Parts: sequence; C-alpha cells; structure tokens
Amino acid sequence: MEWNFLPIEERNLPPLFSPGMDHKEWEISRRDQILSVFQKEVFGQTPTDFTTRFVLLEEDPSACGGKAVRRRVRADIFAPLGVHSFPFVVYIPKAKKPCPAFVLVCGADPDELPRIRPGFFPADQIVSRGYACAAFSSTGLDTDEDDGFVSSVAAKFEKDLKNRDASAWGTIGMWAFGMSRVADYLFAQPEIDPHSVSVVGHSRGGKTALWCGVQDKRIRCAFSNDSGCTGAALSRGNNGEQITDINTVFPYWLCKNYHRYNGHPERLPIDQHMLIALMAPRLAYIASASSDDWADPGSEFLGAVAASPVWEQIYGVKGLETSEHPGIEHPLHAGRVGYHMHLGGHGLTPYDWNRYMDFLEKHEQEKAEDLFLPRVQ
Ligand code: GTR
Repeated sequence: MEWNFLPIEERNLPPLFSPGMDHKEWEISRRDQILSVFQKEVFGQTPTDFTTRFVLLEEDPSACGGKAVRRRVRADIFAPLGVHSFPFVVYIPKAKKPCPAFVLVCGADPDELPRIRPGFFPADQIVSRGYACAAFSSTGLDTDEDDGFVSSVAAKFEKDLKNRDASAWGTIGMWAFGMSRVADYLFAQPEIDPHSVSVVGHSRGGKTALWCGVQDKRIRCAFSNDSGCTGAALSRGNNGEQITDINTVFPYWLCKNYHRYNGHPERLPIDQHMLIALMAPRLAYIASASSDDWADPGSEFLGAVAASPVWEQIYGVKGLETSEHPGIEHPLHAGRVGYHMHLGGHGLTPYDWNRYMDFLEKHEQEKAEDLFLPRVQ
C-alpha cells in the first residue's frame, strides 16, 4: 500500500536519548525530564494530594448471560477543597483465576453506549474472552465544554479557577486521573490480575489513555485508538489536525503553556513519539483507521516507529516489529509496541478490541519484572 507521508528523517524530531545511554540513566534522569516537559508544557500537572474511597452502588451477579458480575461503583475523591465523585461500571468474568482487565474512558454513560455507539464497548465479547472491563464517562471528571472547570474535579483542588497556573492540568489530564482511579479499584479486587490492568481510549480518549499510562507505572499497556494530534501522531510534519487547531477548538483540553506552540511544533522540546516511549519497557499499542485523515494515520504510525528505539536500545527488547507500514488489517504484534490500522473511519470497533486482546495474549508470558511493573501485594 502506498503512503504519502513525510518520512521520519525529514521531521527533525528531538532525540529520545543521547547515544550510549543505559537504562539506569534513562530511568533516573531522561525519562523524568521528558515526563516533566509533558507535564509543564502539554497536559499540565496532575495533583497528588487526595485519597479515594469506592462505594458499591449496584451489583448484578448474572450479567452477560450469567458469564459475569456487573457492578456500578462510585469513586469519591477526597481533595483539599472537598469531595468529587464519579460513577463507573465494571464487568468481571466468573473465572477460576484472576483475570486481566481494561479501563475504558468514554464520552457518555457506558450503559448508553450499546444504543448510541454500538461496538464501542462490547462488554459481552470482552468478558467472553476472559477479560474484565471497567468503563466510565469522561464527563464525570470534567464536562467536555469550555465552562471554566466549575463542575470538574479541578474545582476540588484549585481555589482560583479564574487565574489558573499556565501548567495547571487541562481536561485530558483530569480524564487520565479518573482512569487511574478506576484502575485503583481494579487493583484492589481479588478477581483481577494486578499485573494486567490496561487502559483503552479512542480519539480524545486515546490521548487520555497514553497520558494515563505514562504517568501510572502500574498499567501494563496503553491502547491508544485513533488518537491523532497530541496523542500518538507526531506533531512535526503532521498532515491532519495541528496544535493550533486543537488549542483553538478545545482550548481547555491541554494546559495554557501548550498554546505557546500554536503554529510552532518545532519549538517544543518534545514530540509525541516521546510520549509513547515513556511506556517502555511496558506495552504500548497504537491503532489507526485507514480513512481518518484528521488524526493523520501516517503520523500516528511514525510516532510508534520513532518511539521504538527506547525499547530496543535502552531495554534490549523488540519495540515495533517493523518500520514498514504493514497495510490495512495486518496487525504488528511481535514487539512490545503494537500497531494495526482498521479499514474505515474514525472509531473504536470490535475489530480493534479483538486485536487488543490478541496482543495481550501474545505478550502474556512477559512477567511483571520484565515489564518493570511494581509488585502489588
Ligand atoms: C476532534 C479533535 C480530535 C479528536 C476527536 C475525537 O474533533 O479535533 O483531536 O480528539 O475530536 O475525540 O473524536
């Protein structure tokens, strides 16, 4: 298949690391440097001064035709200025051993999804393959509107929402925070394998899943579906949505500092391959759609290609299997960076979910130590 995108060599990408760097230097200094650029210049800072409590709202022991237990749970976040609550649902298959799990961020109540976006959250199919899945509406953390964050989780952390710091978190940071709180719940359930909790998001949710995964080192894999600008797609040489577009249409998604780069991705000390690279040596997965021009599939693929040297040269394991685009519906699953392109437009489909589960199965033998996952007692 012919792709007409600017090759990596012509994009002037900032280097991931200096030649000869070993994994200690990467972990002790370089990884943190890159992470702090994403915190200060792109997504904003995530607060750490809170505790969380979970309240079971409802339990159905015979969901998915009796194959799973379904719970509706409320997370209460105790922050300096009060409590912020949001609900989520979780389906746990009735299995003999702890099962792998996903956390999905959605733009609507997950219970409404089968009607409004069929196939986006195929809980029945996921459970049938032995996976638990939790899903929450992003609006529980922050509405997707330019409303000054008044009803968002940030209102319980920040006194003066009118004069926010230029590196204060934006909406995507708040959604990623919510994703980690749902993951907290899963980590505490005996039915869940604590070394196999992964996050999934589509489009704005795909940016969220990557940002959650890089900050939260307990996450096994970040699955970033059609994430485009400020997700997996390189900003330098991008043919689709630009930093200026995202900051103009969604001025509240990223931090204020990010607006300084409107029209000037080359002034950023990072590009998006460096976000994907922060998942190493864990698993990362980039999925694209063949006619999703706004997300720029070519730049998403090259994001995965350009991230791979961290797996390969720093950790000595395979990143993305090949730097040649494999074409439509030929998944690349052999390395720790997975990739596929589905046929069609922007969307999260059962095809994508099934490839995500295939990828986890392909890598299920990789142990917590190999992936540098923290031990969970
Ligand atoms: C678009 C936005 C993209 C992408 C998409 C979505 O309008 O420009 O960055 O996030 O929305 O979430 O579907």
